[in-house]
Amino acid sequence: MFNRAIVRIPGDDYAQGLTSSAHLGSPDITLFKKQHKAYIDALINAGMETDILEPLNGYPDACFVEDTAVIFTEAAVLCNPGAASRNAEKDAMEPVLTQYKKLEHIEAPGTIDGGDVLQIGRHFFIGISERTNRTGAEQLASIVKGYGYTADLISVGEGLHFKSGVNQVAENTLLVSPEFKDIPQLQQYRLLITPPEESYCANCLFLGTTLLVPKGFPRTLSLLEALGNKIVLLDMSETRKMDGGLTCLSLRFSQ
Ligand code: CIR
Repeated sequence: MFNRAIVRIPGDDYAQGLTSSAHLGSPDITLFKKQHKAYIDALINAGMETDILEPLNGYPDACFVEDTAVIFTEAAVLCNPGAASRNAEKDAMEPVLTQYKKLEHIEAPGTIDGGDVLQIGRHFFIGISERTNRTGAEQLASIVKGYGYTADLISVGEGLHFKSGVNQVAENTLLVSPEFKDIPQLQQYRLLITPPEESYCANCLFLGTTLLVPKGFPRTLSLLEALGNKIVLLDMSETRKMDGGLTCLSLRFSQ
């Protein structure tokens, strides 16, 4: 599956980033840096060669590197992130990605956040959301089809990104929050559904033999334990306060 990851250390301005979760309180940057370090350790322990980038001054959301690119075997697609305050994060990622992959680009007026894109085998699900517009989604679908992949465009509805609610957790198995469970294109997979009060836990990160899972969601955890993968629990409290999750904090690919 994946053997490389890219992460970015959070900056001291992290609390100035975008969030719709102000009701959870302002993030504690010292605690977040500790939790972020535990996340990097989990990637490394799972066998991922990990590039650790420095904080990006003036871009408080830049640690959510997933939104800047979509990477697959043959190429990396540099996204055109949909939030104006984050758009230039892609420019800082470009030189990093060129070390590893041929680059493709999403062009304005198309916008894409990588958090809306889920690859499963030779197929891509591309969410249309408040960050990813139809033009951007169609550009990405056309790019991946050029490499022999298939793609479906799916409306995300409420919630930030497609992967806020749908993620792979094992071969042929997806973990979904209840709002996503009836999407027709997902019915070909085995679906595990989080209880409504644990929908945040739908954002798990599957690394082949290891599954990273947010701490504090016991009912979803029992569903996942039954799959038999090694589970690593991580405290995501300070990531969640800024609408992020496990997938958002890294780009993963094989090299
Ligand atoms: C944002 O609103 O853009 C950030 N505060 C959170 C981004 C989370 N990224 C992701 O789900 N891929």
